[in-house]
This record gives sequence, C-alpha cells and structure tokens, in this order.
Amino acid sequence: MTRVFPEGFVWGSATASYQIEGGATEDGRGPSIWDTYSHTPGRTLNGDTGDVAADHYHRWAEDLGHIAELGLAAYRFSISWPRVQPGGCGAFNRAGLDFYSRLVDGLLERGVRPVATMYHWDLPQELEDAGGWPARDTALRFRDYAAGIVEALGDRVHTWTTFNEPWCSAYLGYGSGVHAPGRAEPAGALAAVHHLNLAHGLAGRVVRELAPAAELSVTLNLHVVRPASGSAADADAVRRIDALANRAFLGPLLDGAYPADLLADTAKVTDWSFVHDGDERTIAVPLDVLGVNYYSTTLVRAWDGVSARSDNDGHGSSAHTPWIGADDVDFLPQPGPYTAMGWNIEPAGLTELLLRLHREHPGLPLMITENGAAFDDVVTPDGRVHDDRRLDYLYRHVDAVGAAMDAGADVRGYFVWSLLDNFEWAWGYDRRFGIIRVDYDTQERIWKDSAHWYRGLATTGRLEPPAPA
Ligand code: PNW
Repeated sequence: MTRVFPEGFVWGSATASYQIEGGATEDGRGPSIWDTYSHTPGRTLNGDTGDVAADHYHRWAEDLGHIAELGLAAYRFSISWPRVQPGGCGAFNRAGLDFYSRLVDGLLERGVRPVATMYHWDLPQELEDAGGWPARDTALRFRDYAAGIVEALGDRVHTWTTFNEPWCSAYLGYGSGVHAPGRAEPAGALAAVHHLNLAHGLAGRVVRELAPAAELSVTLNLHVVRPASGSAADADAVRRIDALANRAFLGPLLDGAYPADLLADTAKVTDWSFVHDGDERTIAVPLDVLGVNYYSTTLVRAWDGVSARSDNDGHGSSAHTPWIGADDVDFLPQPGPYTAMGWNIEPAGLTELLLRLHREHPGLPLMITENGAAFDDVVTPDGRVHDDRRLDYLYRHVDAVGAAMDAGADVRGYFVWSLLDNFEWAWGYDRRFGIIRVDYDTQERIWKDSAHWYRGLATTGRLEPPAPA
C-alpha cells in the first residue's frame, strides 16, 4: 500500500563527527575520549580507530553533493568539541569552527536544513582527565562550548540538538565501559546522567539567548521495554528499566523532576546529592522538538537469582550490565529476524514508542533522528550493493512512523542512520549502517539500492513497498 506523508515532512540523514570525519590530528584538533579509547588495545574490534574514518573532513563537499542528490530536506551532523575547542575550555580553534561554518553554508546553498548536534560522544580528553561526565564541572564547560559554537553558527543552524543519546554516554561510557572512556563506576554513571541532563539545560538556555530563531532539541534513545510474562514481578522489571533508560531523562527534561522510583531503586548506589537545588528547573528548558532514535526492542523478566541468566545486556552485547541497581533484571533474547548488530527487527516498537510519547507529552513535536540497520553488504560484479534487507527494514520502519501519525502522533520528520558507512564505535568498520557504501581503501562512495529507494521517498513523500528483487 502506498502511504503519502504530509507536505513539509522532513526527510533527512544523520551522521556523527567521530564516526565519519577522520582528520583526527589536523588543523589543531585535540584528542577526544574516543581517540584515546579506540587507540587502547582491545577496546574496539580489529583495533579500528576514527583516525581516517570516511575522510569526511576532506570530502565534505563531495558528501554535500550526495545529500543534495538524494533530495534530502535536512542533514543531521555533529560538531566535534575537540575540533573547535581542543582542550574543552578556553580558546576556540578558528580552523575547526571554519570547517563547520563551511559545512553549514554548503548545506544552506543546496537548500538543505542544518540540524547540528553539539555532542555525539567525543568529549575532549582533557575534560575526561579532570573527571569527565561524573564531574559537575564538565556541564559548566559544556555551556561555554555551546556558547562558542552558537555564537559562530547561530541562526544558520535550523535546529540545535544538545546531546545525542545521553543514555549511551552515561551507562555505556561510565557504567559498563563498552564505550569511551571505558569506566565501570555505577555511582559515576548516575552522576553522569545528571550532569549530561544539566549540561543540556545550560546549553539549551544558551541557544534561546544567542539564537532565538533556532529550534532546540535533544535526541534520546528511548527503550521500548516489554515484559516476558504478565507477572507482577516482570512488570516491576519493566518499570525499573524504564526508569533507568527512559524516565531518568524524560523526567527532568520534560516534567522538571527525577522520578521518585528511580531514586529509590538506586539508593544503594548513590544518594543523588549531585543534584543541586535548582538543577531540575535548569534542565527543563522547553524543547521545540524531541529527537527519537529507534533501532529495536528490549525484553526483560525478573531474575530469581537462581536460574540460568541470559548472557545479554539487552543490546546484543554480553558485556557487564550497564543497568545500575537492576541486578535482578534479566534481558532475554528476542525473536528474529536480526540485523548484523544482533538487534531484533520490530517496527511495531517504533509505533508504540511514538504513541507513548504522544500520550504522555501531548503537544511535543517528535522527530525520528535515527533509524537504520547494519547488514553485511556485498558489492556485486556490476559494482552495486543490493541491500534488500536494509531497504525492507527502512520501508517497514517508515511505515511504522506513518502508522503512529495516523493514530495522532505529531512526527515532523525522519532521518536515516546513516548517510555513509562509518566507524561504528566498539564495532569499528565491521558494521555498515550507510545507505551509501564507503570503500575504506579508496574512500569511494557507492549508492546502495537503499539510497536510490530513499531518494524516491524523500523527493515524493510517497512510501511505496520495495519492488521485488
Ligand atoms: C546509536 N546500544 O548508537 C548512535 O547514535 C550512533 O552513533 C550509532 O552509530 C547508531 O546508534 C548505531 O549503533 C547506539 O547498545 C549504540 O543500545 C549502542 C546502543 C544504542 C545506540
């Protein structure tokens, strides 16, 4: 069935600085926690680093050409903090600011709306050395960084997004340690949650002051958490994971307070005294739009402490659980099919998530800021990539967005993750999410079938079932 999206629905694609730019030591860029982490043996698959990545730092003009050719209305990129302010405080680096200024102007010249994320995980190493996100000072440094980039790019940026997936920064960076900086400190992870929220509020107020015409947003990877059974114990497992994953952010951001059950569940780990008077008010700066990243669902049950536990953290990884204060929650494997990340494919979860947000926060516009899939792509002898499974994944998830809109959700746009194959964090270059393939030997870009298909969607707003191969 053909589905027609409203006029003005924004079709875009997303990337992140460390994942695509390369140029890691050029023009005054300082080291970030991901440089340090990826250069530490054993941290990333095959020892991959973002030193070169997709070489976007040099090929940005060509990449803008692809964005325009795809007919996209918007491009979501992130600004590398250590490129524009190498030490994380003090002087700004003119060459770094100029890079993003050229990128923004290039987008505007092509009629593409710039959506800039201030922080997609590349914290300046010097700030990590001073304590990182568990330290309150990092939030204050972030406010100054935000002021510098908003002053430089201001209203040329259509939408300022403070953070990408603070869940990952806090819990994977400081809880399980599978992301940079690789610390496993339960209390530190919860302090990081708060300081990321606080930094959002401080930076949001900077945007309001310095770029009043720009839209303000934040992007969360909200979890669709489902119970393994109808038991009360499983319902409580869902409640606890929902508190840690979702309400730890939604609460202060949208309702002005941390949920009481979250504080109670984690009381053995921390007393939350890092939350100062007035912080929650600062955090609750009104948003113009909430960014939602969606890939998969999460299935949990209460663990009895005796039976065998699934070796799973709910994200296809068997790493030490990032779920602080929820040691007796078990994450269960879910029915397939799966992507190359091991994540189950469940488009209905996206509809469910959007309708929950619509119900709980009516009047808050939503934007899908990431959705996409990694698969083991093959280049055929004709030089093409017939990525049917990615295409099917995208089709079904865009359809799920449409279904949520039919039921009343106010969704303004959709950004595919990702424009290009890129450095997939701990998985290095082994996992490919792009709709455009990157040959890492030659840096050649090749449109996959999904890119050709997405161009049709973006230019017509009509979602057609993929043609059979
Ligand atoms: C998001 N998890 O990362 C990020 O915003 C992107 O940079 C990334 O490339 C993309 O999704 C695909 O992974 C996530 O373990 C990384 O739940 C890990 C998780 C979720 C999102």
